[in-house]
Amino acid sequence: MSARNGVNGRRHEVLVAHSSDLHLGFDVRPAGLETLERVLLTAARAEADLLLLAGDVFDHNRLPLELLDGAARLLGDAGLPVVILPGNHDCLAPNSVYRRGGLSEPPNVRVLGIHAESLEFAALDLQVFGRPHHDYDDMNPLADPPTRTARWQMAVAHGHWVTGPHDEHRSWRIYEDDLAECRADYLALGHWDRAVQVGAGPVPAYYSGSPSLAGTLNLVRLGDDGLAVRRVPIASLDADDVAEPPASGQAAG
Ligand SMILES: [Mn+2]
Repeated sequence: MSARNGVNGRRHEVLVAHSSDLHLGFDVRPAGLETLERVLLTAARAEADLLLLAGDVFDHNRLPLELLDGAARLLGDAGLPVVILPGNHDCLAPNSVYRRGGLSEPPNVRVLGIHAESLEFAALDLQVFGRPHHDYDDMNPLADPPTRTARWQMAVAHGHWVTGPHDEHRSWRIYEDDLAECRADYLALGHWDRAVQVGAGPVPAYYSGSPSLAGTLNLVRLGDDGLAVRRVPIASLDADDVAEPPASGQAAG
């Protein structure tokens, strides 16, 4: 970690793990939190400074308290700051998963719209902002971006990237013009299941995809030399997975 700080205390880089669309509770198996555990493990192993979850972390707002409290415990024990954007499935309606149970309580967990819509992490010189889904109605997920207050600025939005007139019937549309106005160093998108970069403008915009379908999360490095984004496979919970796999092939002789 010390390599990320210069002699004058100025940070050289910040490393953010970006995932979305876990849809916890979509299946009703007892182990309904496995995807969250795997995402948290992946971020920790990558030594990410912060984890950003870009909406639809939970499949719906009627989930039992037991599952929400289990998720709150996992998030609270994550060992790094976690920023959550409520999406269309887990919006901030009065019965929201983020208003029941203890999801918003761990000190390392920040829910956009519960705590604030723009958060500053001074130790990282990083600002994260995003407009949560407050209900099930349509809205512009990138409206009114805030002024930059830190060296690095990440926007997070949950919606549909418009690729042409055939998308006009969809809700929560995000247009190239919205992207140009937000001026962030990276836009973390959620709502699509697949991991893909979108847009052609000056702001790099990426969907992380759903971890269970894409099989990866995005690891975003912002540093003195600019931005680097790579996809990292979601860790397995198998104990065996912790060790390096034995070398195969290439046997000596
Ligand atoms: Mn969605």
